[in-house]
Amino acid sequence: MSEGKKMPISRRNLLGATAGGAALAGAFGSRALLTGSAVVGAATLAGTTSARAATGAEVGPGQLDEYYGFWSSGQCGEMRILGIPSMRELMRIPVFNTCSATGWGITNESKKILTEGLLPETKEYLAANGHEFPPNGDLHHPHMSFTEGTYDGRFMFMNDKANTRVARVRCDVMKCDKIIEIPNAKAIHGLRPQRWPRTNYVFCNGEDEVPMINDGKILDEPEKYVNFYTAVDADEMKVAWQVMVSGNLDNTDCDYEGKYAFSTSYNSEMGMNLADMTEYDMDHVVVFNIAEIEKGIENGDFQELNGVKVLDGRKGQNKKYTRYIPIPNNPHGCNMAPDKIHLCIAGKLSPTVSVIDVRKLDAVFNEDADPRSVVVAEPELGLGPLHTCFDGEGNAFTTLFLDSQVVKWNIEKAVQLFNGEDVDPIITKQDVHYQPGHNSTVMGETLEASGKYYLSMNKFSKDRFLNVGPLKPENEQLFAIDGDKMTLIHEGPTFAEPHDAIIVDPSKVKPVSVWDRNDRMWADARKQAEADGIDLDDWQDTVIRDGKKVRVYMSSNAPQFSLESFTVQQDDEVTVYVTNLDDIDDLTHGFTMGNHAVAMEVAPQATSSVTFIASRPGVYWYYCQWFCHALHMEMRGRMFVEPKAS
Ligand code: CUK
Ligand code: CUA
Ligand code: CA
Repeated sequence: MSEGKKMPISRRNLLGATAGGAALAGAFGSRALLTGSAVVGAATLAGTTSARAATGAEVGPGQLDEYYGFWSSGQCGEMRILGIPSMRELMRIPVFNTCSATGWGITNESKKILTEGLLPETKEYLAANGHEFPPNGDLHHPHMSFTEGTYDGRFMFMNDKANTRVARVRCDVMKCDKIIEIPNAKAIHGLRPQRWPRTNYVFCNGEDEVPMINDGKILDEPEKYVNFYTAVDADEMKVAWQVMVSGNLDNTDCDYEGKYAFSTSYNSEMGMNLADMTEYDMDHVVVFNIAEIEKGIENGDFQELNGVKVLDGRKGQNKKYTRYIPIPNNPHGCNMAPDKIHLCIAGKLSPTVSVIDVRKLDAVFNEDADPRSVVVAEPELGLGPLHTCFDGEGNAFTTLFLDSQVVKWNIEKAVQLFNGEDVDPIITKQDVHYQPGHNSTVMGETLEASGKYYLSMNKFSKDRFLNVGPLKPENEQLFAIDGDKMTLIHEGPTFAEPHDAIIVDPSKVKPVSVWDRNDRMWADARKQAEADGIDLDDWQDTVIRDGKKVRVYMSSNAPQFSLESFTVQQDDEVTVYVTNLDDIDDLTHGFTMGNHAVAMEVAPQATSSVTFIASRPGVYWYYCQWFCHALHMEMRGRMFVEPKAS
């Protein structure tokens, strides 16, 4: 542990501090946190079943939900799809994790996606530790691609804080198709697709501070550390450019004009421990000027670092790439309102939300106006404000982590209050259980925002469910909104850990039910099959030997594989290609090779492949692992592995 310059942090110091003092006491005193929660918990809410009926949010058996919900899963590393308002979990889409059901991380197709975007030095590190790709991920922020300020249903983008990656999921088939590791930056946290004119960029925040060239020559010299803001080319899934900044980066958002992007920084101090990171009363929001940055790239005002064009946007550079707006106090959430004007920055240790009028930013960049002149409201809302979402009618909902509440407030009234008028912007406060992080409304981060439902993603469930041991689930609550009334219609546990979710109108998303036989997902398999003289679109039952490599082509048609057995020799490298020729909705087959750590999904009309070394002689059964037919159990066959001649 490095020696802090200031007094070591203690509960007493924190309690003595002003402004954030009470918040800090709650944040770090677990006793205080428990007590607070118990009080809230005492007010048990009425049954959600009758509430559903009363609010018209009932979704009966066989009925479809009104909306899609796209969910993060934090340290589980996957993306999830839920139905809103039922909150039924519809699908899990593996991204940064591995998945036994789908074979993500096992099939050749998924391994390629998981490995091809890794940096060479990461591959080396992984190889030294017996991995091909990181076995873990930490997915916080899933967001859909935009065209002109609303979702266009093409892609979902998401971050991996654990291994500094960004991934893309195709919304036509709901599978991940690209994962890239971001050079230079460390710990990609906040992530947002550009809203206007379309998602050309995905903006990504690096949260952790490191030396510019992190090769071990500089270690405990924090004054030489930097942070990087990254714009990923969303179509190519390649880094377009990076901006070096002062302070760290937490959450990010962008405007509805394509001019500016924004990031919160809780560590403007560049502190290396808690006491130092919370020292200043004011941290900041960094504003990125997209056009100026693009000009800077064009004019060659960058250095190349690990193959990336990096501009210097640090404080005091006197360039038009960035501006720093002072904001109290370890700010967190960064949310652009659908009124196209107001950016809401949650104060976290300050009980305030700072409202920035983005129309005033031009003056800060062009006329060097006081950066604080863009702050048009700073209402005091409660303890521990983390994230804000919007109803499209000028109201905002801010989660209060420490108060275990959501506060609904009016943006215009907050501005009036800031101007000295005698108004109260707070409309209502609603208890949630417990300690909410993110929140969402229907289409809330688009021009089509609506306040029909409000989702609270709560970090603690504590006493709300049967005890399942020391590790407890999170708790999610869905409210129906009618005017100023919020009615709880769902409360349910979720496994680790939904940070964020978006709620999307089904008119925006049109997934297919059956794969296109020519999908690029298995382009490599198709190429190999062509070279082997195999028609992947036809019944395949061919085993091809190529030295020590054996390629097994088989099709599936419920309830049969085209091959009831095949033979290889010990130590052969075996690749099995399975094409599902069934083209019926929901008729997925699978392929599991017993005792070989091999399993995969093969959805209708898909081809999947898997490669393994048949190092053990003997008889091994393979079977279909997705229930497909009355004779699904019989859908199996044998691999004979002939022993090496001794
Ligand atoms: S962060 Cu999770 S509660 Cu990673 Cu979006 Cu604020
Ligand atoms: Cu095919 Cu189960
Ligand atoms: Ca700070």
